[in-house]
Amino acid sequence: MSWLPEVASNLASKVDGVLWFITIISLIFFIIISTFLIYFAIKYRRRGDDEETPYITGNLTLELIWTVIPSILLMVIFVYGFVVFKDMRTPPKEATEINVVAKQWLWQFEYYNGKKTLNELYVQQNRPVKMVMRSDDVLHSFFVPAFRVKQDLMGGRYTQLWFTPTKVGTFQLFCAEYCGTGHSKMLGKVIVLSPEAYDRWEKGEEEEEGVASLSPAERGEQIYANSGCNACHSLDGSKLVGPTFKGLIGGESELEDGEIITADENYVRESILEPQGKTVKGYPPVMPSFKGILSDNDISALIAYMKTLN
Ligand code: HEC
Ligand SMILES: [Cu+2]
Repeated sequence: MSWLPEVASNLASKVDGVLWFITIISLIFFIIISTFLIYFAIKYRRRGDDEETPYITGNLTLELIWTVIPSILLMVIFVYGFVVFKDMRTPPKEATEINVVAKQWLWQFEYYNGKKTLNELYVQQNRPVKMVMRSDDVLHSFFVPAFRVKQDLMGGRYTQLWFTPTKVGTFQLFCAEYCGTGHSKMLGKVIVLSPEAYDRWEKGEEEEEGVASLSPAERGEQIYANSGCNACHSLDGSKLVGPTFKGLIGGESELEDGEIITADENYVRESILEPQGKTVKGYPPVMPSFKGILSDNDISALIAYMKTLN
């Protein structure tokens, strides 16, 4: 049915099955009950001031019917729901693990081979994956509608989730737990690759192809949008959680201790890798470090992009 999100994981049609089952039962009972309600309201309406209603003490048969039938139905709904729930909570042993860290306001993924990505989760078609998830700060929630999976992430405790993507393509990842100013921008993508394309991605070939076709500034723009900088830094001079990138390079920044520095390439690089080293006056020290997440190439591309914003 097209009014539900696309079905793109092994779990999606099972969840939809339970949803439709409950919806259809509810619909049938809604129709039966409303029909009787309207019919009786008309048939047994009071016709005159002196009309007296009969005194009825109960009807055992009727009461048995409307107790036993709903009880059986509720048990069926419970068992059906539980079977699917158990399946969703039990990752298969062969599932590949991916570590997920959520923080205000980005998603960080780490793969079994040490590879890391930001806001883009790469998975292979028809291979089960298990997300081992935690939060670095407040509650977040990992939600991919096309896979019908949603799970909260917490600080100091791991939560998990699994699915097998069944369709090649790009699917929207949302944070589904209000987590502060940048919540609505805490978006990510799940990129499902065919086994061959995944192989190439794992070896890093995909990335290099991409690099060759874009200028550093263009790549920097992509990193700005995909790595979560846009949740905190504007391009138009307005103040968000952090200072704007407009006119940043070559401009002056006043630091927390009152020192005025001229922002050059090294300052920007340091700000990205060790944001708590020199913090800008008037802003909270909330920027996450991108050490180990953004490569030197990525940082150079970001700097090239910032230079176009002056
Ligand atoms: C959670 C919000 C947040 C995110 C995400 C974030 N920053 Fe920041 N950033 C800040 C804040 C707040 C400051 C000011 C305080 C400080 O210097 O740490 C800042 C400061 C900076 C500065 C110094 C700015 C100046 O005016 O001197 C640079 C450069 C910077 N960030 C780059 C980046 C880049 C590049 C990214 C993405 C890869 C990024 N930031 C992601 C919040 C964020
Ligand atoms: Cu969030």
